[in-house]
Amino acid sequence: MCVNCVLIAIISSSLQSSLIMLPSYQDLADYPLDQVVSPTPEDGGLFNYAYKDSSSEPSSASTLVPDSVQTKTVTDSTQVIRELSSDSASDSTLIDELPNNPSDTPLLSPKDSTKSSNARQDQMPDLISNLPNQRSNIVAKRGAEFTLMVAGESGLGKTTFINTLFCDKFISSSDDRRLLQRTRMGPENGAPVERYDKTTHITIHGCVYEENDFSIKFTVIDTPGFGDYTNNTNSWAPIVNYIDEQHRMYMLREEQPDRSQICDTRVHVCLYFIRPSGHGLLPLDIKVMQELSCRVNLIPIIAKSDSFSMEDREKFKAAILRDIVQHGIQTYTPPATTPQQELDNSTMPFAIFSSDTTCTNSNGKRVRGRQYRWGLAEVENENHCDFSKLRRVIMTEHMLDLIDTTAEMHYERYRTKTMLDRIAHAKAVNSESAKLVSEHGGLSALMAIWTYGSEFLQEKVIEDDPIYADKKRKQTERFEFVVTSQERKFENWRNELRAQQNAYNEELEQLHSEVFQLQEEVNALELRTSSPSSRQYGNASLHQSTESTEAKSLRSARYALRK
Ligand SMILES: Nc1nc2c(ncn2[C@@H]2O[C@H](COP(=O)(O)OP(=O)(O)OP(=O)(O)O)[C@@H](O)[C@H]2O)c(=O)[nH]1
Ligand SMILES: [Mg+2]
Repeated sequence: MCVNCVLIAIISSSLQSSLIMLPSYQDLADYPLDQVVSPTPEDGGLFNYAYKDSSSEPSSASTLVPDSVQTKTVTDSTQVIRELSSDSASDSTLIDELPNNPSDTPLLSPKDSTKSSNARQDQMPDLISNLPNQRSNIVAKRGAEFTLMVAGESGLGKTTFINTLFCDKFISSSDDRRLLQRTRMGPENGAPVERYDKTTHITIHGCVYEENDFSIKFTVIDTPGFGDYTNNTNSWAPIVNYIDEQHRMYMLREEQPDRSQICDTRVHVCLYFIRPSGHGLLPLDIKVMQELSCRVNLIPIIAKSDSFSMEDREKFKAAILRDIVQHGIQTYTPPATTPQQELDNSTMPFAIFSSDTTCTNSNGKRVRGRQYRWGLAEVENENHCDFSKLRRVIMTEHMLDLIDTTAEMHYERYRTKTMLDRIAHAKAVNSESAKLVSEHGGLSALMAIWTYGSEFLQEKVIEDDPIYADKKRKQTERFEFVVTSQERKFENWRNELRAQQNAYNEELEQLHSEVFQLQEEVNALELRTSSPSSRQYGNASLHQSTESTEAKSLRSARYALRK
């Protein structure tokens, strides 16, 4: 089955337009944690789980629903799930290598095992060859839930892409009205200006495909574009918060006593739209992609690739790949088992364009495309863009792998970190809980965590919030700056005081030495005035003048000394 068939089937299918409302992110975030319960069959699983309010049971889920949220049930679509599980068909070849009795063959040796393969096949003919069927049955029984998110700067065609991918099935009547308003405005400053409706909040669209025993709940999350402002720090934070919030909610649901109807609202793939600038990734792209790639399967998309020539497009792809490697961004690489899958993988990052409208191509066929003076750019033509390849990867070939990777890698990472944080928190928060955790471990530790760390998750949500983290970082930087500058000021003062003290000490030393010198002089003069030789001279006048000079010197020395 090709995805075209799916989409055509979707268009032609009769919609049972049972609108079931999904909670918005804000609603989920505001909901008290202790009131979150596991969904019941009557709740309808996925879309109603969070609204078991102890104060008021919602009579209908729609009372709590934002306009933007809707689900539609599509019946008679083609065999989505059968296609999804078909990749495991190759498992049947393993039967030849299975030992007859496991104890006979301690280690699997292909050489030995082939000897009696025919005999074994006789005895256990359908052991592994049934695995694909089993898998198919499990998927059929459980159904599947798949969530796709689009993110990126404003105006890159995210909403248009969703409408193209789902043939406008998600556009509600109000959206239709707004779409009609998407008109080319008259010339402004000489140039025609195209106006479009910006996505201003996270919008969740839900769609249930059903066929025979198979059903798949498809959720598409359209996010507001960012990067419009001079300062775009944390403009992407609501997107990252949303992803974390889904992990947190899933973990809470897992911890509820009844998990029979557990629903999965985790984001399984995020398509990140890159501006077709021709110059590689912008710093904002790098930051956002780094944040996203550690939380979700990230697939980079070159948006509006109709603005490139083929040559420029390949150059831009190479530049993007180089930047991705250079900045350690972990993008999703699908496993390739067929030449077609290898070819699709080599095309990444996918360069696509989308369109709200259909045009007639050279074969007279109505196709989605963008009409230019030079010709028609067809969305689904693989020679024009990678739209079909992208759709094949996410919807036909690797949907189950995306779901598994989300559970096994991204959710597991979140869960491990949260559990470790909880234990650390429980240890730190109360000595009694610390004693429980360290002495008993196991169930007691869990009890301690729950008893003493019940508010922990709430706090953690705040702490994990990038906006909060950024504020905290800025405050810490500011604090450090103030402390450092004050310390520098005190150091300067200390140095100045030290210099002054040194100057005073030197002056004091000098004065001491002067005093000492004067004292010496005084002593010498006193000695001279009192010596008998000075009295030998009979000349009275001479004696008088000498005496007066010496007396003067003595007086002045004494005066200086006193001073
Ligand atoms: N040339 C070209 N134009 C496109 C493409 N996709 C969308 N557009 C146009 O780009 C404008 C913005 O499209 P949207 O789909 O609303 O973009 P967005 O990314 O959802 O924008 P925000 O909601 O603001 O983030 C519209 O005028 C579209 O017609 C494309 O692939 N190529
Ligand atoms: Mg949009």
